[in-house]
Amino acid sequence: MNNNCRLEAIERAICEHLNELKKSDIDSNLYSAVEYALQGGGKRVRPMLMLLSAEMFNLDTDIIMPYAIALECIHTYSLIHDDLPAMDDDDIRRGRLTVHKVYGEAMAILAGDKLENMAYEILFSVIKNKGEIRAAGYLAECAGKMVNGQAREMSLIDADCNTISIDDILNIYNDKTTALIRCAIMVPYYVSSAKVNAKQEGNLLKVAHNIGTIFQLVDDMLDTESGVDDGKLTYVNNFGLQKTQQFVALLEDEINTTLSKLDLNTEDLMQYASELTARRI
Ligand code: GRG
Repeated sequence: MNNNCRLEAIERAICEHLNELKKSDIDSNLYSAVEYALQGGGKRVRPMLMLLSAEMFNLDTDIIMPYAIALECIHTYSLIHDDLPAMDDDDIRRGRLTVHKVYGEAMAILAGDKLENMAYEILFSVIKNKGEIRAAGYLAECAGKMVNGQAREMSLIDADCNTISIDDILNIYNDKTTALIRCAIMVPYYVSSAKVNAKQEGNLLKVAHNIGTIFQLVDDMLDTESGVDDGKLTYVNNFGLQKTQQFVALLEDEINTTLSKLDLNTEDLMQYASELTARRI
């Protein structure tokens, strides 16, 4: 399967879930807000990573797709809530009005809540065996970490820049952004746990962690370049562009060293990860 096919499969599955939701007894405004958010032109990075990881473990797309959609639902809810006036207070996301600007703040909160619930409904509808329960539990744990990362960031917002350490920022990234990226790569491992060597877990986790950290660092660099970071607490703002680029290179080196220890065909996953590093949006 190539990336276009993977993306088409993800979009098809999202459409199917939206069709089911529309047929249910859902308030029409709530449905519209959820649809607006889910069909908003996101890159689908997390479901893509999950499909690519699943292929390394020879899992069928049909088996992993519900987890991939559940993860995208969690990601989408986090963006809706992140844009709210009480959080980042953003009017524009992906080049169009944010959910609360179109549907109002209350409906945006509810749309986020609905997406979060949808994620768990999807998971509960598929989990059967031990590995799948572990995978769903891991997804819930990562979604909780994301919320924790946001809270950590908020508590440092008014801190003096000079008192903020690299560890403070990396701890925020580790939870806020990296947790869902890690989740995308680790969930297929847990789903297929009966078939794989458990020793691979630590190495896979390291690769997943580094890909997630690079993803956030690249996001920071793009924000700085386009002038939209308005003095936010980021690695680039605190330590400069050069140090950030050096750190990305170091994380890439670590990925390559760790990959050689994984007895898996990681080629497609790594190709996609390097496209993410080179991305311009
Ligand atoms: C308020 C209970 C409650 C929870 C909210 C807001 C929040 C918790 C977490 C925010 C997490 C967050 C927004 C992290 C930013 C991560 C990031 C780089 C997002 C952008 O991801 P992309 O580029 O987005 O994959 P697209 O648009 O492509 O989907």
